[in-house]
Amino acid sequence: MKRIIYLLALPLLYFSCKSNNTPSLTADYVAVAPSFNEDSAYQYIAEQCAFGPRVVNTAAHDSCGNYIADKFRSFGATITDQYAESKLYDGTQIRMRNIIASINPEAGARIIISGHWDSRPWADHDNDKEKHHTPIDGANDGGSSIGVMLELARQMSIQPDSSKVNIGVDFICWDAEDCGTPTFAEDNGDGNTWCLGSQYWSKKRHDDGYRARYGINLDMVGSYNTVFYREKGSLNYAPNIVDKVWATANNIGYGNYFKYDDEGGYITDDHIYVNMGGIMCIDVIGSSTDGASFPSTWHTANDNIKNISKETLKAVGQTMLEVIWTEK
Ligand code: AHN
Ligand code: ZN
Repeated sequence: MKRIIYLLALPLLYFSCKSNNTPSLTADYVAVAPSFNEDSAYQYIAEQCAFGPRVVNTAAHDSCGNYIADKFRSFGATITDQYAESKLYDGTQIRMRNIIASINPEAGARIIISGHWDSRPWADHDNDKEKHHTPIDGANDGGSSIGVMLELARQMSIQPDSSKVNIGVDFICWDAEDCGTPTFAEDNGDGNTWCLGSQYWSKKRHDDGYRARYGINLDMVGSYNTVFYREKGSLNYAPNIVDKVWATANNIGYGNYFKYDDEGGYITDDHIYVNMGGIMCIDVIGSSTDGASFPSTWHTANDNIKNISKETLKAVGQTMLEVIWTEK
């Protein structure tokens, strides 16, 4: 009798574990979104990189901010700028600009899709120590998120009225995410030196009564050899949104990118501050396929346009379009 119970219990145990780690897939899922153009997203990344590193307090940064706002405006978005000041780890005063690009600004039902637009002032993870004080292009780290977001906005703008979506989307471009204390400096332990733009926004929204159903933050969504694990902070704050995004990706054939088999670690990123500001938000952040937490170009001089994969951009962009198009 004991053995029979064992035999019955085993498959049950197996399935209960599995259900934890398997997205709610829909058999014969029929995709509804238009086709995401990865060439176009790639071009927007190249155009950002052409300004030079988008380091806070530099002319290249400011010019690229104007480029991003103008580009979103050309896709019909209404731009709200949030200018603010903050301080780096060493006390340096910085000027920040969070750029909020709203599609369908009148719609009550809204979602946030965000990513940071600044690039890191220091390649402090480069193998070559000489480069540790050199700013990075941030093609992947920063550029890829904005490139994908611009193409999402363009797709929303070019659809015929009959197939346009009615929900509102706020594309939020965070500034000063990536100027956290460099490895060569002493951390003064005075709070979190990363994500300064989203930290500011979490305390003072760009619009007092602002509400959104949820947010999806994109970070490093364009490198080769990248996969996306379900990040722990996202699972804590917004497990159902994680499931929705990963299930959508798997349903449309990107299960090779959106991995459900392992949980990722906890990452302090802009989504954490959106959650602290009272809107649930997840992070879609690239990990390396070799098991390292971040892509191999992370905070190195190799984070440039040559190391951007159109295939990765397509996997993320198409998934995001499908999420937008199925939001009721
Ligand atoms: C930290 O390294 C503390 N957070 C990772 C967030 C990040 C940096 N994303 C891109 N660059
Ligand atoms: Zn970074």
